[in-house]
Amino acid sequence: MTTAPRKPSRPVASSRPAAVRPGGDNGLAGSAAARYFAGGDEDKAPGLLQVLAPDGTCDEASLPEGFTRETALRMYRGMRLIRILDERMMALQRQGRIGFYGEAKGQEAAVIGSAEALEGGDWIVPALREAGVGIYRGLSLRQYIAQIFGNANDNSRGRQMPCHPCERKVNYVVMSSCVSTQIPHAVGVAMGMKIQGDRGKVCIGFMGDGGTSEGDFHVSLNFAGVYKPPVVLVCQNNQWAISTPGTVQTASETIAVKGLAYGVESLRADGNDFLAVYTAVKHACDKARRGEGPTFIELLTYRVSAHSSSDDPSRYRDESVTEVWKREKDPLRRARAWLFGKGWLTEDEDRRMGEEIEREVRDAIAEEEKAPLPGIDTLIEDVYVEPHWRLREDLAQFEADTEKE
Ligand SMILES: Cc1ncc(C[n+]2csc(CCOP(=O)(O)OP(=O)(O)O)c2C)c(N)n1
Ligand SMILES: [Mg+2]
Repeated sequence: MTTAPRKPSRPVASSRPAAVRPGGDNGLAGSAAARYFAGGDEDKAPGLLQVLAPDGTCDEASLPEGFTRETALRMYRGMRLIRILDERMMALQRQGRIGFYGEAKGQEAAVIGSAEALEGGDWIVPALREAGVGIYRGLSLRQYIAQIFGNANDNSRGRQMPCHPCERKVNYVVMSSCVSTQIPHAVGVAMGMKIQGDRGKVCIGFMGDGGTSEGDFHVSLNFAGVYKPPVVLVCQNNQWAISTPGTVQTASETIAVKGLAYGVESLRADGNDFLAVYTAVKHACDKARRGEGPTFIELLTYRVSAHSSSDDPSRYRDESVTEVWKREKDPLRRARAWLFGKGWLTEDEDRRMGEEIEREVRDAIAEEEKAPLPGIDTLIEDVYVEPHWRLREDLAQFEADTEKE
C-alpha cells in the first residue's frame, strides 16, 4: 500500500492584513493597542490587550479616538449601576422577596465595555451575565426588575425564571438558559442581517468559558468563519463554570485560540479593563459594520461572586484567590483610580453618583414589588394568535380545580 504524500500544512502566520496598523489612521500610533492589533491572529489570541493597568495608570495613546470624559463617566456609571443593582437584588433574594438571582460582580467592565461599542439597531444575544448590556442600551430598570418578580409588567409575563429579561425595543433577546445556545442564535441573527442586506449593523452574542466546550460553539464558529456574517462573539472567561475551573474546562492555551481554527479573527483582552474591552469590541463592531465579517473575543475576568444565589463557591475553590480579584483587580476600583487621577471625577461626584443610583434602584424595586402578578389568562396566550379551544378548556378546568381547593 502506498501512502499519498502529506500536503504541507498551512503556514501558521495569518496572511490577512491586521485591521489596525500602527501609524495608520486609527490614532493609536505607537501605543500598546496599536502594537497588539498589528500582530497576526496568532499573536493576538494568546496575548492580552490591556490599556488600563491594575493601578489605574493608562497608556493614553491607546485610548480609542475621540474618547471623551462624558463617555468614560457614562461607562463608569453603567458599571456602578450593575454593582449596586446586584447587591440590592441579592439582598432581596436572601430576604425571600425574589426566588433566584445571578450576579455579574467583578465582570462589570466586560459588560459595559462591550455595551458601549454597540449602536441603536444592533442585536444583543446575551448569556448569563449580560443583563447590564441590555440596561445600558435601554432596557429599563423597571422592566429588568419586573422580570425578576415575574409580575404583570414583565415583558415575558412571568414565564421565565428570574434574570431572563428581554426588550424588543433595543433588540435585546431573552437569555436562553441552556449554555451555549446563544451562539448559534447570534450567528443566525447576523446571517439574517447579511442575507437581508441590513448593512452597518452588528449582532453581538455572549457566552461563558464553559460555553466554549459545547458543540453549539464549534458549529457557530464554523458558520461564522465560512459565511462571514456581521457577528461579534464575546466570551466572558470568568474562569469558572459553576464548580468547573478553567483548567478542567479546556486544554487550549487560551479560549481565544479556539476561534483561529475556524478562520475567525480572535482577540484576547483584559476583561477587568473597561478601556481594553471597549477597544477590542469596538474594533470588532467597526469591522463587522464595514462588512468584513466576524470576530471572536475572549475577555479574561473572574467570577468573584457565587455562580448564582443557589451556589456556595467556598465548597470548591480557594477563596483567597477570589479576594485578590475582588480587591486588587476590581474593575470599578481600577476605573475609579484612573478617573480620579485624570481629574475627570472627584470623590464628591463619585459619592453623589452612588446615592443617585441607590435611589433609582430602590424606587424601581418599590414600584415593581407592588405590581400585581400576571392574570391567569396569560397562561394560555401567545402560543397561537387566539388561544386554541383545547387550551381554553384546560384553563377552565384549572380555574375550577383551584376554586375547589
Ligand atoms: C446545556 C446546559 N448544560 C448545563 C447547564 C447547567 N449550567 C448552567 S450555567 C452552567 C455553567 C456555565 O458556565 P459558563 O459558560 O462559564 O458561564 P458563567 O456561569 O461562568 O458565566 C451550567 C453547567 C445548562 N444550563 N445548560
Ligand atoms: Mg464561566
